[in-house]
Amino acid sequence: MKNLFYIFSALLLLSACGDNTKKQTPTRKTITKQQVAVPEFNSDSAYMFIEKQVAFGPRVPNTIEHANCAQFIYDKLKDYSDTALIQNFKTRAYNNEVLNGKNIIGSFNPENGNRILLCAHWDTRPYADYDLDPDNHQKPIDGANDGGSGVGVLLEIARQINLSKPGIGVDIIFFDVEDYGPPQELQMYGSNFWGLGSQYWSQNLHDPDYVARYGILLDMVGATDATFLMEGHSMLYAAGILKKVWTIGNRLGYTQYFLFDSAGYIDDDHKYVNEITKIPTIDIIHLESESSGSSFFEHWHTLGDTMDKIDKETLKAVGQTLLTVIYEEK
Ligand code: AHN
Ligand code: ZN
Repeated sequence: MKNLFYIFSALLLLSACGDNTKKQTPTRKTITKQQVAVPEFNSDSAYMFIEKQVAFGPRVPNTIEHANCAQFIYDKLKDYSDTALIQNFKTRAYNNEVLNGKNIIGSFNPENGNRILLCAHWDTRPYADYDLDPDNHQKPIDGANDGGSGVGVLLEIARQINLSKPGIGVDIIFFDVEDYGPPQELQMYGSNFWGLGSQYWSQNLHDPDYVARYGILLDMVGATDATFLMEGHSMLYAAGILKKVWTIGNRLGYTQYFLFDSAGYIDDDHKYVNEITKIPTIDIIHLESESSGSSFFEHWHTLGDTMDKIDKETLKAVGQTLLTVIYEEK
């Protein structure tokens, strides 16, 4: 064994002496500086995670379909993360109904103090109140894009993180009861009846010492030719994060998706995370530019928000951009 060591050392010395130009190469430093390669986001896998959710039926709080889908999402997150939990809560809707909510949380590299938060809502809207046919306004939606897509992308990211550990800590939170806001006909109830799960989590952190450097919310990230504009609250609270994510998306070639155009203020889950927890959080949300401002994707809150509207190229653009953000983060 010792002889082998001497032979090896002699060889090393010889090679070092033999090439004067390479003498300065700091071999050890190169090894320690090496970053984990960015994994390939698999959009077929993300698509399947959306199909699975939609197959349960509409995921409306206080229904069996909602409970069954919660179990599915929790089981997947438990498989892929280091620790997973369900934060159960009760909340009151605009109509005084008491809703049983479940925020589903998975943590990766829990020992690492350098963390980022990724989130999406997993419940679906009980009313298709923007459907062209008024007969459908009381019917619940499939929510393939609005609900399903953000969860699908994040479950695939969870699967990738499990396969190859990034240099930072990551927490994934699936917020419940985002979409139980008052129907179009009752808008006078105001906007604070949206995002009830994220409001609950922000006021009752699953870990009282929880901190993250920043957060990224996904909402409606699966439709064909989706455009992600610079949403108002994201720019107000986390402009630097938004610019970093958009720049990476553009560098990867997803220039048609990540547009540097300003949009209005959306009362989405990130608003509450920003205002209550102070974690600077952006919203990657599909918004269309219009002369009068910006609007949601075409099938928003209609019975048309179905699986056939989901496009793997859009899932790939969002998923690969997020994986790059995660694995390039220091
Ligand atoms: C409001 O329209 C007040 N909030 C939209 C947030 C949302 C609903 N995202 C998806 N569904
Ligand atoms: Zn919605």
